[in-house]
Amino acid sequence: MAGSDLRTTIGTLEIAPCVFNASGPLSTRDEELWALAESDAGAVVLKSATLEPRAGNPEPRLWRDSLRGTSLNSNGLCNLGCEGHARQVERLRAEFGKPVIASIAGLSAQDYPAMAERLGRVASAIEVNLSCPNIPGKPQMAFDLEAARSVLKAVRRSTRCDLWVKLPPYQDRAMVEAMAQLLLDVGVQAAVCINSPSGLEIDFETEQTRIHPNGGMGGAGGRDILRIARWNIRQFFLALAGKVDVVGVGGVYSGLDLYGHLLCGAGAVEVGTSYLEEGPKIFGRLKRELHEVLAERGVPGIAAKIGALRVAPVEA
Ligand code: RRO
Repeated sequence: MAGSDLRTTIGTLEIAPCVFNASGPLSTRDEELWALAESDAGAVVLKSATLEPRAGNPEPRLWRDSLRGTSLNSNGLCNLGCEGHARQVERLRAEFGKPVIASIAGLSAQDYPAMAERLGRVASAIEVNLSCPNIPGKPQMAFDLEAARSVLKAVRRSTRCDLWVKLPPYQDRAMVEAMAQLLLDVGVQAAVCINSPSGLEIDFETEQTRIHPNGGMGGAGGRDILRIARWNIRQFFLALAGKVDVVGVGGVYSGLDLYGHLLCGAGAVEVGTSYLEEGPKIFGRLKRELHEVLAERGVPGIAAKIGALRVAPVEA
């Protein structure tokens, strides 16, 4: 069982095992990051940084239901600021052998290249977050192709570090193709699918929203988003045709969920809400369960299974 090969390559990075945390949950404070680095996670991804530190949106801003395996957040980019993140990345890389991915989310277009230049000097890769759903008055850049093109080109010019681009869930094939073409034109290393779909949760006892910011609306995570993530991973895997890697995120609670993202085309998988629930020991569990899934199928490693999903044949 322990023999199957869970190593993967995303851009220029070798990552083992192919599962690690999604940016956001438990990825800001030193204790959280050091626990991730010490866990079985294949890499460490930091919370998205802005140029300056931010306190984020007013509470309550995070709701979760562990029985249903679901969450809704409007954290509002609470983070330690670019310089604080750069120092954490440097220390993590000096202490541990695993890749450390810095995430950036500018409040304006000019912030992105400045942060990429700074963090690109220390990080293993930069995840460019074009899809934060929770900043009042700020549209998601990934839904404005021209704005996204100009930001990604400026970021590409500012650093030689690998670039991963965190995308929102799309619901339309034409939009996927246009974004995939942009990623190919700019020359990034990975598409990360998906950030949280917009959602709303109701407390029926009080007939109030579960969270406060943005009229109670935020980004959904957990089991509900598994199929939306699969659709996006598959679409980007097909549209990028092996020239840019795909990292899958969304709804993974088990080794089989993880395996499903690999079949759809993810070369690696990030976990958010389930990691928030279970803490860093989830990576050991998912690793064990993925070994079991592969052993049951007699598969020696994940490599041959990435994107190997087959379409059901027409019934005779
Ligand atoms: O901080 C947030 O509110 C947040 C971010 Br930056 C993001 O990318 N996705 C999300 O669900 N929440």
